[in-house]
Amino acid sequence: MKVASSKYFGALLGALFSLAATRADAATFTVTNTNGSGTGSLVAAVTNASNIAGADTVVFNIPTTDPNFRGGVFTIIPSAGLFLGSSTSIDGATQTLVSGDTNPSGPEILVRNMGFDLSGNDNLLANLVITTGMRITGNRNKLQGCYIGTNAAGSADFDSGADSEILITRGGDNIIGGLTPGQGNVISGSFYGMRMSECGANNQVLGNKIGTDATGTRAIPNQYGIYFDGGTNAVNTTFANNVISGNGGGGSTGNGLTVSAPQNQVTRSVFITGNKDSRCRPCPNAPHPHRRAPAPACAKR
Ligand SMILES: [Ca+2]
Repeated sequence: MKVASSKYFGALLGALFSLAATRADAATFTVTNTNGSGTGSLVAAVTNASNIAGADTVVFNIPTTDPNFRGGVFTIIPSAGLFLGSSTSIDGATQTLVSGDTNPSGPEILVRNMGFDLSGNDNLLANLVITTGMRITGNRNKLQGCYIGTNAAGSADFDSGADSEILITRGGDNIIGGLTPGQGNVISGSFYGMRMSECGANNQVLGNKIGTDATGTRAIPNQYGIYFDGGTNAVNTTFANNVISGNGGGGSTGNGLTVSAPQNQVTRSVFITGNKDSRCRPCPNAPHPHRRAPAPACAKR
């Protein structure tokens, strides 16, 4: 009996230590202000989450007395780039849970002037307005429910003066959007809404609005909605259930979707409408308010 008790308590202690270790690995970091850096800032939370192993969560709990809470939106201007390691989840809806749906047209958290750099794997960015875009070089990252390049209402180009594209290069198995309502992103008002260049296999672009406002009914043009020059490793990319419309801004030509790589599929109700000059495979770029880019080769049909 004594031996059995000892064994029982040993097992119990082991389980408790195991639970403690799990909790230590899965840390939560809370953003409590809109400061560019320092304690309670988004930069600090992202840096801390990236510096420790395990699946970490960044949550928002900013009081509405914060000086950068205006018009129902908390605006964060990070003082440094937002570099994510691996397995970090950042969901702006955590702020909505604590302070309410103060921006009924979109996310409550707006991050401007600095983009995200996802060089690690298995990160989630959700329910944020991100005016400056991101680079994804890792694998299995998800971007869901975000407005990329627009204002917080998803009704106009944010016009930050910087390009707001989503660039996927090298990474594979990333998911931009999703098929469940609320998972799709609005990706508008940029030169490239998305550029997928020399990326890995099995990336998915699902259920997004690319080149329109959040309602999908009015244009907020990207010059190129999606420019996919995937490279030899970019097999089995899926573009599904997106609205790709209104692209080709700047008073000139452009494309909704350009695909120049083999073995990829455009499937399942992809709406590609209303983009300028659809008779043209990649056409010369014209001056665009965000960026001047070298013109790709023009091959009119
Ligand atoms: Ca909202």
